[in-house]
Amino acid sequence: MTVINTNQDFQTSFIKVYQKRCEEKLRSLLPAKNSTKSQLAEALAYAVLSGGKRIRPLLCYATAEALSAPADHVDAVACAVELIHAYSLVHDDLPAMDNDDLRRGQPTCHKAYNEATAILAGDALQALAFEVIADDTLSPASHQQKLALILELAQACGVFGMVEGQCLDIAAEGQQLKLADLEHIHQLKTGALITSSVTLAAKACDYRDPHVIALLSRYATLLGLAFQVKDDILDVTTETDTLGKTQGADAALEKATYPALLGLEGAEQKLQALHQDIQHILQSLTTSLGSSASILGDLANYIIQRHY
Ligand code: GRG
Repeated sequence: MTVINTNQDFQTSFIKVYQKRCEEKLRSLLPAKNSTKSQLAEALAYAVLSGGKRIRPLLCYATAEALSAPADHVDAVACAVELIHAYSLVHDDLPAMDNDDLRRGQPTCHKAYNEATAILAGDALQALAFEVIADDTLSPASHQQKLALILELAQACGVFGMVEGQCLDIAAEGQQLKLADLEHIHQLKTGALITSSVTLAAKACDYRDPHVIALLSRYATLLGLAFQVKDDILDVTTETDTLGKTQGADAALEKATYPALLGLEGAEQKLQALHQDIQHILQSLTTSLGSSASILGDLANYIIQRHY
């Protein structure tokens, strides 16, 4: 694998190279736009290929690079986590949930098509995520390990993961939460899939050192939380045009967010504290893995300092 891990070329090289790689892999996995008699295949392409930062796949590729493993070992898990993410956004935007009209600067899937098509497109994307892992021939994972990958992804996005987080988030609208409750919701709603992007990648590379896996898991858990704190801050501070989704949508729905609970300054301080904790973990990862671990630090910086 090409090692691209210096700070100055990180944004222009690593991100672009792996966003493009993931985009191509996703395109090849999706059915051709005219392959269904209904609009389903077109809606799938719309939901998956209309932009997006590909943060979860980038975490998979960065993990492979940190572990000095080839990128093709994690292509399948990178696509799987992005397909789950795409499904979650399509469903999250529906009138029964956040009722959003804009996503990635374009009409949301149910606006571009219709509600039934958007629900079914989300369902199909979720099924495809598991199919991709089951069908993968490039990772060195054995059949037994592949089952473990499927189990881990199912747990991250299922009833004790993302879906429960979404239920709690909806139930919390208009409520004054304690910080621990807010953190719990975010660990499940967005954190679980972000954490598993890293741990699934390590497993897909057949990497087994339990000490390093525990450190990677801690890194990803902290980063998942930092991602959400930043997302909450951006919802307050960034205009719709830059965000690609409606600014202030959280406040309009009286969502529990870090700025709502801690104030904007408190949320910024929380983000900086998480960033420092991540840097401590990275020191331990560097001790174990050497300089290849720096890619995880670069990616954390990118996620925490992003503008949308
Ligand atoms: C519908 C079961 C179900 C779950 C939805 C992830 C989620 C749970 C909802 C998304 C709502 C939302 C906007 C949450 C804030 C964090 C988040 C996931 C932001 C969007 O992720 P990015 O920034 O998006 O990675 P891009 O467009 O770059 O892919």
